[in-house]
Amino acid sequence: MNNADLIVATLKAAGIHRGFGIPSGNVLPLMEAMRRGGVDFVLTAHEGSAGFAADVTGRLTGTPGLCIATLGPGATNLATGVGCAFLDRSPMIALTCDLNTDQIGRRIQMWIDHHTLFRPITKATLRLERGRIGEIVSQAVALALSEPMGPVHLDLPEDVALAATNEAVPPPAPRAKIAPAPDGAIARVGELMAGAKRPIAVIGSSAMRMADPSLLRQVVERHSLPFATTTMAKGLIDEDHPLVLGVIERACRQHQRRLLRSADLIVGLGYDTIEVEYEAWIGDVPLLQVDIEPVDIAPSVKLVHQATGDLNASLKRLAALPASHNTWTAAALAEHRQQFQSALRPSSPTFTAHAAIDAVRRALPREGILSFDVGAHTHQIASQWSAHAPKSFLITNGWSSMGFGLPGAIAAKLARPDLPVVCLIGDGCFQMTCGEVAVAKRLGLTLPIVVLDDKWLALIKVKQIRRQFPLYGTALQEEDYREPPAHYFGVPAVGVRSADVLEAAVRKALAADGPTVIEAVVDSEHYVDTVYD
Ligand SMILES: Cc1ncc(C[n+]2csc(CCOP(=O)(O)OP(=O)(O)O)c2C)c(N)n1
Ligand SMILES: [Mg+2]
Repeated sequence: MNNADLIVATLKAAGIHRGFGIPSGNVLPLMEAMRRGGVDFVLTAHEGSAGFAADVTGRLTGTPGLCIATLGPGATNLATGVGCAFLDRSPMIALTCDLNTDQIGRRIQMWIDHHTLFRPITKATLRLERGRIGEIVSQAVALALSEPMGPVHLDLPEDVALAATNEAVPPPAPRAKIAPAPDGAIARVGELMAGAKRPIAVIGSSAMRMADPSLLRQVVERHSLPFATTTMAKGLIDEDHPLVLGVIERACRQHQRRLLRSADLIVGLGYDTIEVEYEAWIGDVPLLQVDIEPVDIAPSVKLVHQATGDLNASLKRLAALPASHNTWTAAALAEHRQQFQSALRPSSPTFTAHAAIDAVRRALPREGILSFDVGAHTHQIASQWSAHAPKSFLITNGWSSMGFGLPGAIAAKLARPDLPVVCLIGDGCFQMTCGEVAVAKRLGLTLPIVVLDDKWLALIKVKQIRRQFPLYGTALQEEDYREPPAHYFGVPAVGVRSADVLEAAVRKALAADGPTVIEAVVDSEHYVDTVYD
């Protein structure tokens, strides 16, 4: 056994069965150990995609996602995906394969200091050392899985990878546990909720990592709490629930802000301000925060109390408190939902982006997974999509990097082959990551890849309009979209120009043996009204 074999065996013992990346000569010893050791190496088109795919693997499996790159440019490409796991709090092991130990630090082709590169975007960056390999890898896994979860970077010099070892595969290292919030702090949460007449809960992305997300539903039902969510927290409670208010701070956000500001208490449940800071929307409404970390707020925010500690432990106790009641009526909540949803869909004789998104929702079964990308379409999707299950609505909102959607969908389909998965991305994001279409093809994944062809970096165009800048540098192309080619890299492509045809194309693609690119030529003019209203 060499150290590369030991690394692979230690990762495998931690439940890691797959790694995404791009090799070089320095990576080959590790890849050979993966082949021998039964951890799949998935070749991606770009290391950034490998990072996004590992992030999503970590979210869906609860074990760290693994991504691998060579030194220098491989590492810098990988960094974009590693940053995603850092700000979206996903467990990840990011492995760079380096020069031989005696070359590190010298002026040699491709070499830079990986630890300096990864320090600001990881929980730790460690050099793998002979004799301590098992210990370092198992500690890295435990650290990645300790809350708040995140990426740990490991650097592997090639001579270390190849050196023989007689170290044993260590047992998994224990994760650090977050202490429960004190009972008194939880009791005070209960009193404040019971005393409020118009409380609203806002569920955030820390709650995505709860061992038992059904506790969220138990708490809101117990205390009759209408609840909104951040973008990433959608689906933690089925959005068919009668207490649902929808997402905050996305398309038609003023509708949501008006309601939120009419509350007399905002109850943040696992609300991580990495997605959106409270001061952006809360106004004068008092804040009650229940999370794993102390809240980060501007001085303007009226924090009345916070209970900081393990979220499962906090919510379990809140769900067991005597029921509290308030003055919200089911009719008022239903009316708000109806007004919000209709404002998101301005009528138009053309094939709008919002109609395309609804068509995809109709075609994807309730339990299906959506992976989407960053742009104006994110705002529109977040507000109008109904998510019915935890981990079914995949997006980056802490890191908010374009390029997440397609590798995220690939990783989701690999992690959950039993579920239908759809990728829905903007044309700018497609141009950034279209090489990954070939990866989906090579893996034989049934994956509709729906591209919203609106000819613009529409989110930035809307911002130009809002700020009264002339439109400049945001058009992806001037002329109308033509029919797509018959295939990209052997993947069939179809162009669609109406909602019905799109819906049928997605249904057909969900029954196909491999991926399908579906280019929906849409009119996204309504984003000027719906996105950043
Ligand atoms: C890596 C990266 N670069 C730039 C941005 C800024 N940005 C956010 S959305 C966006 C436009 C995306 O265009 P497209 O995929 O066509 O989506 P649309 O806005 O048209 O829906 C840009 C450039 C970003 N979030 N991430
Ligand atoms: Mg676009």
